[in-house]
Amino acid sequence: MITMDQIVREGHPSLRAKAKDVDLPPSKEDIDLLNDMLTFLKNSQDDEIAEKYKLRSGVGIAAPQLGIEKRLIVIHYLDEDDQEHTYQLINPKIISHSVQQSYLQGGEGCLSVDRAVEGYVHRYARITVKAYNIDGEEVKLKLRGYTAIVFQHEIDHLNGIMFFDHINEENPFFVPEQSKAV
Ligand code: SB7
Ligand code: NI
Repeated sequence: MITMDQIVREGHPSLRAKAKDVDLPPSKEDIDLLNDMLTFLKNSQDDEIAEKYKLRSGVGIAAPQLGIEKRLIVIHYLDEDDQEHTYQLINPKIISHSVQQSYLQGGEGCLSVDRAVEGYVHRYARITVKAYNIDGEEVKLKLRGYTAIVFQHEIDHLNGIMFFDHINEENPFFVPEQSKAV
C-alpha cells in the first residue's frame, strides 16, 4: 500500500527529471503500479483511512512522485454531482489546447510540496489529450474546467515541472486577460 513515506518531496531529482515512455502493452508491474496509485488516491479521500495512515488528500498522482520516472498518471475525484472522474493513463500527451487560460481560484498544492505556495497557476482552459489506458488501448480525451487543470498538473510532473513554476514572480495573483477562474 502506498503511503506518504513513498512520496518524494521537493529536492528529489525525480521531480525535475523527464520521465520515460512506458512500453505497450503495459507490463504487469506497470498495471500494478497504476492500480496502487489509484488505491492511494481513494484511500487519501476516505476520512477514516486517511486519518489512520496520515494521508494527505489528493486528486491526482504521477509516477515521478514515487521516485519512478515513468510516464504514468492517475486522477480520481468526485465532482459536485457525485460523479466519479477516474483516469489511469500511460504516456499522456497534450495534442492541442485552447488559447484561453484558466486557473483555480484557491491556487494549487502538491503532495510533493510540504508548504503552501500562494498565487494563481494559469493553465490552458481546454486540452485534448492522447494517451493509452490500463488495457493498452489508445484514448483521446477532450477536457475542460477542473479536470483540465488537474491533468496539466500531473502531465507537468512527467516533464519535471512543478505548479509553482507557473506562478508570476512579481505578482503571484496577476490574471492575464484571457484567463478565467475555475
Ligand atoms: C490542485 C491539486 C492537484 C492538481 C491540480 C490542482 C493535485 C495535487 C496532488 N498532486 O501533487 C498530484 O501531483
Ligand atoms: Ni503534484
